[in-house]
Amino acid sequence: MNAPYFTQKQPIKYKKGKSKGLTYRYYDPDRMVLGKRMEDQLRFAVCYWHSFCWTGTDPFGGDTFMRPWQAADTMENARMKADAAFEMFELLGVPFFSFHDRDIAPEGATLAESNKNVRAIGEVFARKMEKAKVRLLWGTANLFSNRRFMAGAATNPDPEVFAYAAAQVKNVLELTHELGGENYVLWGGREGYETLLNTDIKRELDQLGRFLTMVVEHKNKIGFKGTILIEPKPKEPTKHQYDYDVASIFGMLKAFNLEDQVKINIEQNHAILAGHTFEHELALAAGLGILGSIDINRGDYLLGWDTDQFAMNIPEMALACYTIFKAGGLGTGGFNFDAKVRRQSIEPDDLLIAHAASMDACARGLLIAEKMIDDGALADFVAERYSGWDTREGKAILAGKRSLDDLSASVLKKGVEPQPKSGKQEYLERLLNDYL
Ligand code: XUL
Ligand code: CO
Repeated sequence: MNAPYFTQKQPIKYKKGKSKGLTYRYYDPDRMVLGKRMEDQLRFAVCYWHSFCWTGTDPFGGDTFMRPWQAADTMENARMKADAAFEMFELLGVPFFSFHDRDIAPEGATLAESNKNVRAIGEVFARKMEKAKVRLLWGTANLFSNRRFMAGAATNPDPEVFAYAAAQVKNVLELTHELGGENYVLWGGREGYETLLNTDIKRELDQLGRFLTMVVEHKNKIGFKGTILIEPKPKEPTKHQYDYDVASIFGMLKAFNLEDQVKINIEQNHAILAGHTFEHELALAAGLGILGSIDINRGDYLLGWDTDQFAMNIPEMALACYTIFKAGGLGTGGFNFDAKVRRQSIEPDDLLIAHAASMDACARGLLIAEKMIDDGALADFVAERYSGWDTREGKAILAGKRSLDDLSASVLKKGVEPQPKSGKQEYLERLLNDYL
């Protein structure tokens, strides 16, 4: 590699307000926000795949980035890629990174060879992590690129493919554990179907349940203390994916008795592909007690696919941060940049600019959320709206102490209509704008 890879030489620093060079204008790692350092609240991670593996292709055009290590998928280039990656982690000063096994090292002719390649780069990481003080937010296995997984991994009709996927997860889960990873992610890239004409949904769901259970069993066996996370996505690459959204995953976890063992990694772009807002998915996961981590990015509202743009929309970040931090934050999770620069942003420095700009947008979102939480006006309104449920009668209904007979008798006895109250949406929207 032509080291250094970026023209930026010094780590990007916080400097309030506009300035000429590349600075953080809002991301101030040491600033205390909601009781913790900003860095410890946001826990940013750079993802390996979009920043260092993606070549800039689209369905009609080929590579645009031409990174030096992308010329061939060799171990030598994998080492060069690791050099560039850690150079960027240090320039950004991010506390974490994340990877798939196939991002970091070439796939070999056999699983043994592939595992060996992954482990060799794992050793490179271990050395670099010590020096760079960068930690691993999560590792994951790529169970979707190779043609063996064209009909899924855990949900494949062929148990030999299921076994192969299991073997691959074992290797990456163990490597994640050895590197001190704080989570392990499962994204079911092809855990779904193209046509029901060739698909047995019941069997596929049972297979998926068994697979997830095996992952949890192995985590406990090796003593991995991190969180197992599932990342929902409704479609793409398959037409329908079983891990569609937070609600479908919660149903699956309940069915497999895993709701206390597994949490959710929510991606903004996946939420909107599912027809939800990001904050809907965050609020539901938080409410169900399974909010684990987020893939921070942005989908295009006019395009029906996963554009994975860098998150820059401050009002959206504010609502997301409000939802996350009023629920107590992300625990072992973090803000993982599952985001790629546009294919015309071909300069290596564009990667730095994109991350820095999005980190600033997230920081602004967090600071606005802090005002919203500290002020408490929104939360007070909601609490008042539901206050009837805090009365003796409201509590008795929820505690199962009232039947349909009881409620019918009491309504008939009272003989009065419940009085509708304003939902005050526009008042609340103005209140929100005041914080922005
Ligand atoms: C795909 C996606 C993945 C997962 C990890 O849409 O988001 O990159 O985050 O496999
Ligand atoms: Co993702």
